[in-house]
Amino acid sequence: MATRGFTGRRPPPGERERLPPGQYLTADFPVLSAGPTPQIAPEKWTFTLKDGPRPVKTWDWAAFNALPRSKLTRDIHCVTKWSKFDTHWEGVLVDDILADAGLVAPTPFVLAHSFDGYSTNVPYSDLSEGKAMVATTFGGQPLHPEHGGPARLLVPHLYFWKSAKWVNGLQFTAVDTAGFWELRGYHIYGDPWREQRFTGD
Ligand SMILES: Nc1nc2c(c(=O)[nH]1)N[C@H]1C(S)=C(S)[C@@H](COP(=O)(O)O)O[C@H]1N2
Ligand SMILES: [Mo]
Repeated sequence: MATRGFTGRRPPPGERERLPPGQYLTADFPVLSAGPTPQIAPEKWTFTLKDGPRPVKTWDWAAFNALPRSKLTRDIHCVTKWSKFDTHWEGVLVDDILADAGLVAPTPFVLAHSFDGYSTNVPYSDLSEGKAMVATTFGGQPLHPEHGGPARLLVPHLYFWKSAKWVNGLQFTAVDTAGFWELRGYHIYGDPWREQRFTGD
């Protein structure tokens, strides 16, 4: 009988129900990026909230870090089938970003944009009421560049490709608009509990 390592272990009772179908549990934090890691200096960092083409508000790094901060501890699930339990994040809730801009969601659809040209769509209802944040720390440390630092979107209840790394803005769109991976065969919504991995799942 082979020794079962910690990585890829079968979760014990009590944790099994936290693992969505087809996923395995890992203690690692794999890096998955479509291209090279962009290096973004804090003085070059900006985050812009848009209503369609119209910029509503832009924050620089200092202004963004002055927004109310929140902590989330969540399980995360990658479409490549790893899941990681109890990940610790700190950052600014999407709710608090809209509040600071004085914006009431103008449409039900959001496209997140990133410094590397990446984008991904998420319904606003999946970003609101404490469900999602722009995270600047992971595990109590500044978010590592490979994992999206200085800041990434965190939408933990959807597959992890929805959590745009190096995020530099959220844009409300009139219609649900496919992003980088959604245009390349990934599911438009991406619910791990319904195994919405690919278009048509
Ligand atoms: N900007 C940007 N965000 C991104 C990606 C990317 O290539 N660029 N990859 C996505 C994919 S497919 C996954 S699974 C997760 C991986 O995050 P990690 O590298 O921190 O594990 O980031 C997502 N966010
Ligand atoms: Mo992914």
